[in-house]
Order: sequence, then structure tokens, then C-alpha cells
Amino acid sequence: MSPQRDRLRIAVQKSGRLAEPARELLARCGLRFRHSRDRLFCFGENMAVDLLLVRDDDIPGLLADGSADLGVVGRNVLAEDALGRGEEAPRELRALGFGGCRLSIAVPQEWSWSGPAQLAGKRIATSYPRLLTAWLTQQGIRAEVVTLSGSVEIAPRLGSADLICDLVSSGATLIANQLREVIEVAHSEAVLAGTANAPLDERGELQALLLRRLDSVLDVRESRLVMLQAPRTALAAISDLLPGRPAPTITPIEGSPDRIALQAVCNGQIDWSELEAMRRAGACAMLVLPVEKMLA
Ligand code: PRT
Ligand code: ZN
Repeated sequence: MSPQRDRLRIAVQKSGRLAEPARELLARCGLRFRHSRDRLFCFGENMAVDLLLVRDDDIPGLLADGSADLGVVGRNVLAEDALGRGEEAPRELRALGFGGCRLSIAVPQEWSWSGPAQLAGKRIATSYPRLLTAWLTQQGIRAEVVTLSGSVEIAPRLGSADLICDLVSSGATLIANQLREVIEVAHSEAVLAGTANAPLDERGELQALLLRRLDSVLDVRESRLVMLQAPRTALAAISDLLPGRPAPTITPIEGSPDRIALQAVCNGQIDWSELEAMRRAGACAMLVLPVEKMLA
């Protein structure tokens, strides 16, 4: 049961891969925090929103017991927790687009891999026993799950497991441990998590406001403002090259009746080859700018 308080609390990782990007994202939503001495709690200076700086593994529990209202955590951690908690488990509210990785099965390099059936009867070391067990069940495979809290990748060499199921991003750790990724069990990225029912008081309103700002921040992250000039006759060809086919704003250029200035918010990155194609179609004076905020 959530204790009475009027300020919203967001739990984020104190240090680690998600700590910086989570703080940066909240800053982009307009939140400013004062650091406290113990760095466990950060007071929100401009809104009634405070931060709890904790270990990522603690975030689902803090949400479940009402100590925090929102949390930024890996989907892997949230999903592993949810499998052990049932109906009332904290849930994913938004995918945040950073901290991307995959939970994968990796086998010793010398194995020849013939498919998941090969896992039957093997010992698999992991820090995600519930996710792995659910996947094995879904695949109809009986194997032994060996739960380890860290250094999973050395288990096969130590002889405590035959293979592993661990998080992978670049794959360098697997290679360094003579392991080979063979199959992805789950995809993960950082998510904003919250409880099944948002608070009904002012905190609920604050949470709704934050979610609206977050949606706008996530939307514009991939957006680019394109500005260029071109002959009026090239307009159709150039518009076709704009990612996401936005509706551009067209302005006549004073003193040059055949030429126009174009401005468009495009949904997606614009690379050099696309700019070069626009130039071949007749565009010049091209500018591509990141979009900071957008409110319809
Ligand atoms: O102290 P605290 O408990 O808060 O931190 P932590 O050490 O448990 O977590 P941290 O900071 O390592 O990771 C936080 C979250 O980042 C994870 O829960 C994932 O959602 C996400 N993430 C993204 C990763 C990785 N990429 C990742 N590569 N988490 C861990 N790894 C590890 C992986 O386990 C393996 O040991 O990095 C190694 C592999 O990396 P590559 O690049 O060699 O493949
Ligand atoms: Zn952790």
C-alpha cells in the first residue's frame, strides 16, 4: 500500500549503464534536481518530483511496495521480477530507446550448434532464471537452470554449467570467454516502469504530465528539421526524398519567382546520401537541425 506523500518519486540507477541516460532523459522532460549529500535521494527543484538513486535490481521492489511511483530500469530486470510477482507486478509504461541489449544463449565456441533441442539435459548458468525457465518451457526443452548473481560467462570454464544465458550487447565479453551466441531469448532496453494503477492524487496528475512530456521527447529524438532552397519545379522530387513524407512548409523567395524555400520536420535520420540525392534533384542551401522540443 502506497504511503501518503504528495511528491512523485522516480527510482533510477545510482551508477551503471542506465544512470546517466536516465538522468539526461528526465532533464529533457524539464526536471531539475539538487544533489543531496548521501546521493540516495535528489530533491526536485522545479517540480514536486524527487529521485531515488538505487541499484537497478531494487527498482521493481520499490515500485511494488509504493516507495517509488516510477522507475527507469532494464526490461530484463522488470520482466524477471514480474514473473515472480504475478498480477500486481510493476509494468512497462514506455520503452526509452537506450540501454539496448539481448538476453541470449551462448555455448562454448567448439560446439557445433544444431538448434534449441540440443539444450536438453544441459546445465545453463544465468542471472535470469525465471525468464530462462519460461523460454525453455515455451520451447518444450527440459534443462537445468543454474542461478548465478554475476560472472555468468566464466561458469562453463569453471565447470559449474555447460553453457550460459546472459545479457549481450557488443558480444566482446562472449568472445573473450570463448563462447558463441546462438539464440536470442529476449530483447531488452531501458523502460519507464510504473505500478498497475497510477496514484489518484496530485502525484497521478504529475505522472500524467511527465508521461506527456516524455512522449514528446521520445518523438522528437528521431526528428530532424530540414531547410533548403530549390527551383519550384524540383519540389515534388525533393519532397519524395524526405524521410517519413512530411507535409513541408513552402515559402516563395523574394525576387526569385521560380524558387522556393522549404521547411519540414522529418521523422528519421537524414544521412549524407539522402542530402546528396536532394542536391541532384535541385536543392541547395540545405540545413539539417536536431529538434529539441515539439508541442502540437
Ligand atoms: O549496481 P547495479 O546493480 O545497479 O548495476 P548492474 O551492474 O546490475 O547493472 P549494469 O549497469 O551493468 O546494467 C544495467 C542495465 O543495462 C541492465 O539491466 C541491462 O538492461 C542494460 N544493459 C545493456 C546491459 C548491457 N547492455 C550489458 N552489456 N547490462 C549488462 N551488460 C553486461 C553483460 O551482462 C555482460 O557481462 O555487459 C557484458 C556484455 O557486454 P558486451 O558488450 O561485451 O556484449
Ligand atoms: Zn544490478
